[in-house]
Amino acid sequence: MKYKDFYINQLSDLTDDTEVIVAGWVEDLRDLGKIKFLKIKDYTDSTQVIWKVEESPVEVGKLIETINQNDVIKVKGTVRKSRVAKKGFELVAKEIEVLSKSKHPLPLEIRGKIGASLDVRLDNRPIDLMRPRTAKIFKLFSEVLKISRNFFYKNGFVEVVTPRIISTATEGGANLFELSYFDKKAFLAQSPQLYKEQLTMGLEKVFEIGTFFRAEPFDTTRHLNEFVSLDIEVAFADYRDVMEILANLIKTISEELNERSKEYDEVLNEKFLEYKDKEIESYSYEEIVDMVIKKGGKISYGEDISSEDIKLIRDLKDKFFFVTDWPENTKPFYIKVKDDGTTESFDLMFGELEICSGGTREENREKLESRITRMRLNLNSFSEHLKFFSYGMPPHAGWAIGFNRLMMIITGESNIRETTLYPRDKNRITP
Ligand code: AMO
Repeated sequence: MKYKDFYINQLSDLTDDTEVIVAGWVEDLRDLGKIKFLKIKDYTDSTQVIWKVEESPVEVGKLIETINQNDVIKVKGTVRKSRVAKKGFELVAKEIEVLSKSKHPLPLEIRGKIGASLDVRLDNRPIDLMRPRTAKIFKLFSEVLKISRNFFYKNGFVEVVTPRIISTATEGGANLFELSYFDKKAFLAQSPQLYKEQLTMGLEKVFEIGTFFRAEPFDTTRHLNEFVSLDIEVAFADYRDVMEILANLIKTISEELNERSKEYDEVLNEKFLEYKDKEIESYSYEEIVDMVIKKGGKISYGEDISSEDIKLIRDLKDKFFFVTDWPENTKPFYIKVKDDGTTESFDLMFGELEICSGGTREENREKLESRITRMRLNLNSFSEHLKFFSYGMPPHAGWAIGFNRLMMIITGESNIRETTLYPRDKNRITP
């Protein structure tokens, strides 16, 4: 049996009287006696279906009376151009079949008239996705993944998939989820850091898009315990080179979304769209600390910069900017330290939100080992990784974008759960 031969967004291109089969969900119903209307939606659009005494079979009219909102139906009918219909055409029903019934009331209002709380929406995410705004955000999520992948392929990157089950910490000891792995202990990967570095030996330019895990006990609007990371690692590059790649990626995403801005209008942040031709500003860690202090902040050199600190600098609101050359103690062991005690590192911020961090890596085994020791990490637990540094490890650099956070900026949403299909946080592991 054929369920559909057209999606609803294809119907407006058809000539009058074309016979079609569409299938989807009932959005709305109206019964005016001799004429009955229903609105049917699929994932592309919605359209009006009409049943008229003089044109449609009687059984169809009777069936329509039993149909409720969100029932899944299949409609066979003819396209009719109409000046009164909102979309310029309607579908005259000849046959209707109910494929699946929906219970009532639904757990949340999906026609966007009454707002439901975020918790109710997340408890019922598949139903929430029937709200046009939510569906648009996740279509945009897919679009941005596609633009990013195309960007990397065009620039000669190799896509890789690294393990999620690991035996040593990639980002230092803290924030690891432990799991029992047969008779051993294992962990969920916090990032693909060590693997992506190793892979520069054979593949030079790699990227990975995948979920990673952090046992961070925070309950904030920007932290998740499982998040999507977009990672790159490039051989024969330093932090300035990979910052340029990052700026180009942001520009490319912005350019392409400007072109599609009609399609995604209500879920696109104007401030992000400006980056199709706006440069990303860059400040050193020291400059930012000075700016924070000037605004009355209580930070001292060597401390991490908090989002509260950044908020004090009003000029940085709603903008991308790099913060470079962080002090050694603020960055992980694999980041290259310069002679002056700063590192070849950067964060990309948008206002007070950190979107990406990266840097040049230490490729010299001795220096790397001495850094690990200085940081009081267990050298032995990194032996499997470190051994490769004795066999031709190239100079390399890379970064990781927190993809759910990038989507917050692109959509202008203020809670990371709005840009994550099934968020995992301290209080939520279902659905
Ligand atoms: P970092 O730990 O800074 O760096 O993570 C990179 C980016 O990932 C995002 N992020 C998160 N997003 C949501 N919830 C979380 N709990 C969370 N933790 C991190 C942030 C952050 O900027 N290996 C390095 C990257 C590199 O040097 O290549 C790393 O993981 O947007």
